[in-house]
Amino acid sequence: MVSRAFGLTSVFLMLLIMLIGCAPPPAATPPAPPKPPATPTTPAATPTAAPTVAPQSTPPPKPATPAAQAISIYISAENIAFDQKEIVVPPGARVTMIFNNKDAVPHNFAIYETSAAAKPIFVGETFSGPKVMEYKFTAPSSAGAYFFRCDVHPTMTGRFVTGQVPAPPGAATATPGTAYDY
Ligand SMILES: [Cu+2]
Repeated sequence: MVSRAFGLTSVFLMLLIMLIGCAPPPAATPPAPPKPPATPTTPAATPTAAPTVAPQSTPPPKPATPAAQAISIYISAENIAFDQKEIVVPPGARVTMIFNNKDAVPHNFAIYETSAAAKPIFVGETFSGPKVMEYKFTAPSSAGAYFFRCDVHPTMTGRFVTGQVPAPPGAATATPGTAYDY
């Protein structure tokens, strides 16, 4: 009796195991997950599109910053040389430059991204002196060191820096870049 019942139970268990044995196939689905890795690539493309939209909604705040940064700079050229080797202004500053050409030969003042002078940022008019001319331009909005020169004379060069105006030791003014206000 007992053994018979046990026999039935074992048969039932065997059938159960067989049924379960048929179930494994669904367990084979896990290999599918490899797909997720592809999703990360898609999100990367979305951020690129977002920035394009952002600028359009933020124009108002931008104009306010440069408007507050209007400065005047005085620079002169004499004996085929500038009186300054470095000019520092706040990024994005609206610059009014008073250029005093004390020479009889033509000079100008031009700013480029690098000393290669390949990408001009501002190129002032070339003129012979003695004469004073006023240049107006907007400094690069990103802080950094740029290059300025006289396009006529390769030896007349200097650094045009946009960033926090440094206070050189012994300087009476805290803002040497604007010390030439007159
Ligand atoms: Cu020159």
